[in-house]
Amino acid sequence: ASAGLMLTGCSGGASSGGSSAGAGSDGYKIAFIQGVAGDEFYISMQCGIESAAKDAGATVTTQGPEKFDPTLQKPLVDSVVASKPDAILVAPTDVKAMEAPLKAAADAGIKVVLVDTTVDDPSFAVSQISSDNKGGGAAAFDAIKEAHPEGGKVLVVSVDPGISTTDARAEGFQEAVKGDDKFTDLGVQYSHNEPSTAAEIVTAALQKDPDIVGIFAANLFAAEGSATGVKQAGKEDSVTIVGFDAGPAQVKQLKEGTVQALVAQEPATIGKDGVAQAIAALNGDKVEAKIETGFTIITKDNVDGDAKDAVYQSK
Ligand code: T6T
Repeated sequence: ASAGLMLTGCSGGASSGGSSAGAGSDGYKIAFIQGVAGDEFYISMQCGIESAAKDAGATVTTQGPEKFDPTLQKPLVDSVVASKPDAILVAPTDVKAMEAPLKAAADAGIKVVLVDTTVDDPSFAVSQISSDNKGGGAAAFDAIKEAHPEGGKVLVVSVDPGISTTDARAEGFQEAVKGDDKFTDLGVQYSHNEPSTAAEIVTAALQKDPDIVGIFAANLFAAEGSATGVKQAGKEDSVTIVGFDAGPAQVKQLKEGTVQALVAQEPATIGKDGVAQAIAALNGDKVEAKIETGFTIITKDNVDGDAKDAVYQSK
């Protein structure tokens, strides 16, 4: 089923869009630090970064921690700072723990651009680029509501508290639930970015509340595990899962009917914009302090049509 999706390497599709970097940027060294290695969202972002850097004559190195964990990301940041790149594009894994190490990078004269996630006080960063995460959470509720106009119990499966993106998604979702008295909010549970933990959360929740109608899974791995959990509980027919992100596994689950909608971000555009802002800062040109990128709702109806290019790349 995945043969037509161009899932290997960086293809043109998902990496189109974003503003192009200016001229006169020859030879800049850019370091990209992912939230976690091997995550198709960050792989797609890397594709966007590499293509924009190539156009600008800049070089890119990419690394990510083995887990979405600030204790693993901080040493990476420290070693990247020691290697003295001109700019760092980074997705901080915690709003508090990553603030000081990244401020130290900026204090060392490196232009820091926050891509995807942010920190509590991002004033050291030249620019921040992310999806409308709160809006995406609200859109996820709309998709559940469309499938269950009668209302019912809904649950959020997130990653860890203190991640700016997934916290904002949960907030946007929960605010929307609160605004509709047909729905009952069962709260947020945290999977620590482990699909198996997300699956356990969902099977336990369905045992306790067999009448759950909707689950909002706040990222790729939460969605992967939530789908497994619903499947294990044999509840595919009554539970609607809406997942943030759209990797190949999520698309497969969508096509199989385990997941009903995906909120696809634009990681390649975030990456391209990040490069453009880093280079603008290095050249002393005007920098945009904050850029918000869009998202696409993918369902069975548009996955092979309009939304095809919204699917993430994998390497
Ligand atoms: O959802 C993305 C990213 O936006 C988030 O900050 C962390 O999880 C992902 O990388 C997906 O796994």
